[in-house]
Amino acid sequence: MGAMTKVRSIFISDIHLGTRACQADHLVDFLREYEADNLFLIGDIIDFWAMSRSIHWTAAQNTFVQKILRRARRGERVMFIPGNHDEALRQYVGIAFGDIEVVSEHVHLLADGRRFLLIHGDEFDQVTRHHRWVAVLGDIAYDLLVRMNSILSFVRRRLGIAGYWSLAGYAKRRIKSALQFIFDFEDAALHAARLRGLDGVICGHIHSAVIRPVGEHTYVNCGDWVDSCTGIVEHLDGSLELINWMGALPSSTENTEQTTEDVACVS
Ligand SMILES: [Mn+2]
Repeated sequence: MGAMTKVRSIFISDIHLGTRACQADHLVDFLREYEADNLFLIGDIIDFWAMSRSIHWTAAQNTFVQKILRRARRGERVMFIPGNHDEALRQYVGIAFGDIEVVSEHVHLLADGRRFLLIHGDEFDQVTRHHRWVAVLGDIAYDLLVRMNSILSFVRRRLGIAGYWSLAGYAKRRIKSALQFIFDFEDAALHAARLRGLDGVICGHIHSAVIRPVGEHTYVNCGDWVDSCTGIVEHLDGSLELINWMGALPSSTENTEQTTEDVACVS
C-alpha cells in the first residue's frame, strides 16, 4: 500500500448514500488516498428522500460509513453539515454523535488565513426553496432516468452501438435554463459569504464541482459522488484543489479553473 497524501482538509458533498447512483466504491478509494486534519461532509450525504421510496445499500456504502467513523475516532475532525436530502438530521444540529459534529454551517479558516463559509447550499436554490414539490418530482424523474439509462446501455450494447451515451446527461444538457440556474446559485452563495465578511464559500447541492475566483472572492463547489466523483482538498499551505477522482478531467487548482460539467442538475 502506498503512503497517503497528507492534506489539511477534505470537503465532500452529495454522496447520496442509499441510492443506486451512489458511487461509494470510488469514494472509499478516494478517502484511502488522503490523510487529513479536517473532514467536512457538506450535505446530501445520506439520501433519505430516495430511501423513503426504495433503499439501495451496498457493502461499499457500509465501508464508507465505517471509514468516516474510524477517522473521527482517530482524531480527525469530522463535521457533518446536513443538506436537503438529509434534512432530517438538521434537528440534531449542535449535537455531536460520537466524534462527529453536526452543524448547519461552519466558517473554516484556511492555513493561508482565508475564511470560507461551509454550507450545503439548498437555501440558495430558488427551486427547492419555494417549490419543494418540483424538487421532489425532479428527484424521482432523475432516478427514473438513471434506471432507464442502464436499460438503454444494455440495448445499445446488444445492438453493437459503440460508446457510452448518458440519457441523464443528455436530458441535463437539453435544459438550457439550467445554466442560468447555476449562475443564480453561485451568485447567491457568494453573496452569503460576502455578507458575512468572508473570503468565499464552499458548498455542494448542484453537483457541479468548480473552484471559481470572482473578484476578491472564491466560489467553490464540491461536486458529487453520483455522476462526477469529485471533491475538494485544502493543501497544507491553504491552497484548494479540485480532485477529479475518475480522471475524466484533470484536477485543477485555484489558478486553473475547471468545471466537471457544463450543466449541473438540481439535487
Ligand atoms: Mn442538495
